[in-house]
Amino acid sequence: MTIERIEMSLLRLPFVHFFETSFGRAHDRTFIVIKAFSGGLCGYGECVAEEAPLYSGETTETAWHILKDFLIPLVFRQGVAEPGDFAREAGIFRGNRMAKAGLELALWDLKAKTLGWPLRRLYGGVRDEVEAGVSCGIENSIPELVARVGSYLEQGYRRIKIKIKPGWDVKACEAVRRAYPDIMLQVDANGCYSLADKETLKALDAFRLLLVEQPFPPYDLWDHAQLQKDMATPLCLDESILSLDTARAALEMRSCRIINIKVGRVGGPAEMRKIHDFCDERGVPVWCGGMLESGIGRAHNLHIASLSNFKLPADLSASCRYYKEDIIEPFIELSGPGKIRVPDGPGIGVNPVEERIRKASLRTEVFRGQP
Ligand code: OSB
Ligand code: MG
Repeated sequence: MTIERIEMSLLRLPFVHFFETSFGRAHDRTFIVIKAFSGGLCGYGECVAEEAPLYSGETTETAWHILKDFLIPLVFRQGVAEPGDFAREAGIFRGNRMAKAGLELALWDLKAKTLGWPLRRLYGGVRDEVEAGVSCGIENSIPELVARVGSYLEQGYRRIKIKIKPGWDVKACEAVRRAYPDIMLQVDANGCYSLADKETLKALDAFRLLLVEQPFPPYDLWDHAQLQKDMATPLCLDESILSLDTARAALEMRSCRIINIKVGRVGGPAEMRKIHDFCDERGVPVWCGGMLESGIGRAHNLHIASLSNFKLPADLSASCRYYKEDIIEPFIELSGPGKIRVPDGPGIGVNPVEERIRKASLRTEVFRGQP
């Protein structure tokens, strides 16, 4: 397998409903689609960096720069086409994990398509259906939040995550729990609290939450450990987990009991795999986080979430929860109550629709190796 050509497009898709977190409110999603061509086949990857450096220090523009000026030239210069080789070679560059993951994902899709296998088989996934979940943003009012949770439950979702921030935490949990006493419920702070908020966070123990995700900023592993000591609910880290090393440090320090794995945040499937296996050996469950991906990134996440230690429901919902017109066919849908089937065609197993990609594109660039 030699990579003949790589194409990158910057896309923007409007959300069906705004998505608000402790970072602010978003009405659309800007992201990069990466295509790698070889022998008449095309592998697709999605880079989950966002327009602004809020969740992560990377942005769509830094990722574009790193891909264009460092990672794509590396593929052509070294002739790397195997995703594992690419992951190793790309390791000479620091950080920029979302950029690396976008290209590595395209290579995994391409490799699976070359073999004619669903990506899940290449990863050694053990299930053909994953447990889905919805991440609910902050709404204008608590009744609107409760109504939105209700509509997702009606659609068949069984695990709900709500975004929290100071002033929208205990009240939001109380209202959702009162309306739906038995659902699987968890919360995500995206790092907006500090140890000074310990009493508020401890009050969340009353709501029988599956977990509390990332209460403190990414680098505060020590503070997370101080909070976990005094809280019954398991803490789960998202933004803090950037690699196997940070996962190991977090578990050694007892900063969390559960880990959210996002393939983009950790730099690609190779690193994802190391964290997954390490947690498995330690008896620590992981689950697959989401970044409001288009169907390309979400199909990738379905294959990833088929691995054995993805034990808790994923932040993986149907296409229509995010976008009116997803860029793939068929759309991702619930296959049963709270479940989504892992596509079983070759590679990611869904078909990106070129016409829709073009329509959503802000710009495209094509790269070829030097002949
Ligand atoms: O913290 O999990 C997060 C979306 C963008 C950035 C960060 C997060 C999220 C979500 C959405 O919670 C999860 C999804 O894709 O459904
Ligand atoms: Mg999160």
